[in-house]
Amino acid sequence: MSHSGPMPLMPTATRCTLGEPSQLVDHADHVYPCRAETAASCLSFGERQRFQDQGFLLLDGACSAAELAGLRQVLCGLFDHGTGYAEGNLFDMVGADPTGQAASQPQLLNPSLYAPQLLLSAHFSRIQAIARQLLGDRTEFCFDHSIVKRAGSTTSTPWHQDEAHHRDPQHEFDQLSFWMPLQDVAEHNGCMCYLPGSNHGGVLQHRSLGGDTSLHALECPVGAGDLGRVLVVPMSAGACVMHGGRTLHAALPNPSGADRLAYVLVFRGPPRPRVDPARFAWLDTQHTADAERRQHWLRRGGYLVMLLRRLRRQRYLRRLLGVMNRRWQARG
Ligand SMILES: O=C(O)CCC(=O)C(=O)O
Repeated sequence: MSHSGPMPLMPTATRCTLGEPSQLVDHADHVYPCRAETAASCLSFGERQRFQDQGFLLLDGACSAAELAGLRQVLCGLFDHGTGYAEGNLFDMVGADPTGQAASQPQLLNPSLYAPQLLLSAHFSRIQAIARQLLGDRTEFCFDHSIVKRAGSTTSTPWHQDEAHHRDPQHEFDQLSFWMPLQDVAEHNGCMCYLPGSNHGGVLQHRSLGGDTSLHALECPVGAGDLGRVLVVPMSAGACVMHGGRTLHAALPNPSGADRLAYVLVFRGPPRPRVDPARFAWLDTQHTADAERRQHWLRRGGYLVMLLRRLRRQRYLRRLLGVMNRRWQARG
């Protein structure tokens, strides 16, 4: 993505402020789902309206400084150890990266698989409450990911719609991504950009970045006329911007002297059958090294690891039900 001339800055009217973190999380028991009344008090009608109109919304004060420091420590540790590489969950988002050594933009899918405490945070509870408020009670946590834009990186994250990455031709979902930087971000260090209103159309034609099908990132051509409407979204650490699955977005390069780290939570509403089964041809032609690593990992015992992870999730569920039951009995 290249931009000519300055872009309009985010109008302050698009910001909203979350209140002080409430007692959503029972830290002793590491229980993360939120209470129903919390969901009801998340976003005002006007904020929801702005989100529907523009396809994104900035949430100030989404995460406390202390919690941010904890998240940073966990995520940096995972990246430093190359966690998830063999499994195909760690890769260079915008480069071929055959060895994983010199990734200019490492992306780690599902960091919470390796650090489940990420989903036990107050941040997770609050974001989940917002997702449920917008998409309904059957909304589920879908996955998380984290992206480092290395210091001095000259590459933008290309324009794309997240839904272009979906592989299910029969169903569609409403999806919400909550992108949170772990340091202040602005135009000089890789902040996000949005095309307001792009959420109202369908899934647009995408292709692999630069037409190179070995790359993970997808790009969607954005016309010069549209670029004039782009909003750049500078944010403080601890703020969070949410966008829908069809909202066109990109992120600027990071020519600054420090890495830029972001953590993203993704939620989905219940699946709906597609009226016309979709074909995302750009996914059929993709042949990435991380997908190959994943196949190799699955064949060499990965299926068993996945089964064990599923069982671990159920254990959390049982604990959660136990805690809810105890609370309910204490109230009665
Ligand atoms: O962090 C970035 O560079 C881009 C993030 C993004 O595109 C997303 O979270 O959907």
